[in-house]
Amino acid sequence: MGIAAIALGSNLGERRETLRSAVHALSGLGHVAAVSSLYETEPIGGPDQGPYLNAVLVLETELDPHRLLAHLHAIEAAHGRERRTRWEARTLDLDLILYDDVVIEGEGVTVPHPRASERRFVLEPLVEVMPDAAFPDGTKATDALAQVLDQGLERHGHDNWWRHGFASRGGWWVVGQVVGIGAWVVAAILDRARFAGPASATIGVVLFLAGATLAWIALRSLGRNLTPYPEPMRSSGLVQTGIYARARHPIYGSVLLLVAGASLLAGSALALVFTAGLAAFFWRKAASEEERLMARYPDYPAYRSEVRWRLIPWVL
Ligand code: A4P
Ligand code: MG
Repeated sequence: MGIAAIALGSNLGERRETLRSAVHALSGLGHVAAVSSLYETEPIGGPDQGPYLNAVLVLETELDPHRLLAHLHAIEAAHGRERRTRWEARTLDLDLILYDDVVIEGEGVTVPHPRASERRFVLEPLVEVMPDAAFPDGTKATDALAQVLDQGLERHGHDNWWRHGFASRGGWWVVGQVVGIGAWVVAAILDRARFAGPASATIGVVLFLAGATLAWIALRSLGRNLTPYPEPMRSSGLVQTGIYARARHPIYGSVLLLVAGASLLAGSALALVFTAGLAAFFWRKAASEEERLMARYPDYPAYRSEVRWRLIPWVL
C-alpha cells in the first residue's frame, strides 16, 4: 500500500465540476485519505490562459506509481483533456507529486514531480493536507512554500467541495430506467388495440427465452459487480470474460429482449413502441457508463474496440 499526493488542476470549462468528478474517479483507485480546499491560482508558464482551480488529494492505493499514472491519464482523457502544447490551458491535469518517499526518474514517469517544489499552486494545498510533507532530498514542503509566496493564489473556503451525491453517481439514469420500464408495463397492460397470431407469439417466445438466457449468463459473469448506477462499484474489476467478451452491456440487452418478447406475447403495438424507446434509453445509458468505465479502467478503450457489440451479441 502506497500513499500518493496527487495535484489536480483545471482552467477550462466547468472547472469546479470537473475537479469534483475527478475526485470521484480517483476514489475508485484506492482510499481517499484527504482532499484540500480549492485554490484559485494565477497561471504559471505556458501561453496566455485563464486562472486555474487547483487542489491536492491524498490517496492510499495498491497501485504502483507507473500504474497509478496510467490511471491518471485515463481520468484526464475521460474529462476531455487534449494535449497539444506544453503547459497550455486544460480541462484537467492530474500530476503525481509524491509517492511515499519513492524516487523515480524513468521513461515517462518522474516522481516526485520535478516542478512541484517551485509551485505555490501545488505546495499550498499539499501543506494543507500533509503538513509534514517533505521531498526525498529532505526539503520540507513548508520551507519550499515560503520561497514562492509571490505567486498569486487565493484559497476558497473548505466547503466539502468534492462531495458527490446521487446525480454524480448517475442516479438520474436509474430514475429514468425505473420510469421507462414502469411506462412499458402500463402500456402493455392498458393497450386496448391487441393483435394476435401464431407468428408473433412464436417470435415473442423466442425473444423472451433469449432474453432470459442472456440475463442468466450475464448475471453469472458479472456476479457481485452488478449495480443499477452507471458508476462502477468501488471494489469491482473490469469483467471482460464470458458473455462480456461478446457484448459490453449484455444485461441491458437482455432486458430489451425480455420486453420485446413480452410485448409480442401481449400483442401490444404500444408496448413495442415503448420497447423502442427503452432501446434508445439503454443505448445512451451504456454510453454514459462507458465514460465512467474509461475513467476507472485504463484498459477500457482497448476492450471497447475489441468487443464491438454494445448491448446484444451479434445484433446491437
Ligand atoms: N509525467 C512524468 N511524471 C509525471 C508525474 N509524476 N505526474 C509525464 C504527471 N505526469 C508525469 O505531462 C507531461 C508528461 O509528463 C506526460 O507524458 C506524463 O506522463 P502532461 O500532463 O502531459 O503535460 P503538462 O501537464 O502540460 O506538463 P507538466 O510538465 O506536468 O506540466 P506542469 O508542470 O504540471 O504544469 N498554473 C497554475 N496556476 N496551475 C496549474 O495547475 N499547471 C501547469 C502544468 C502549468 N501552469 C499552471 C498549472
Ligand atoms: Mg500534467
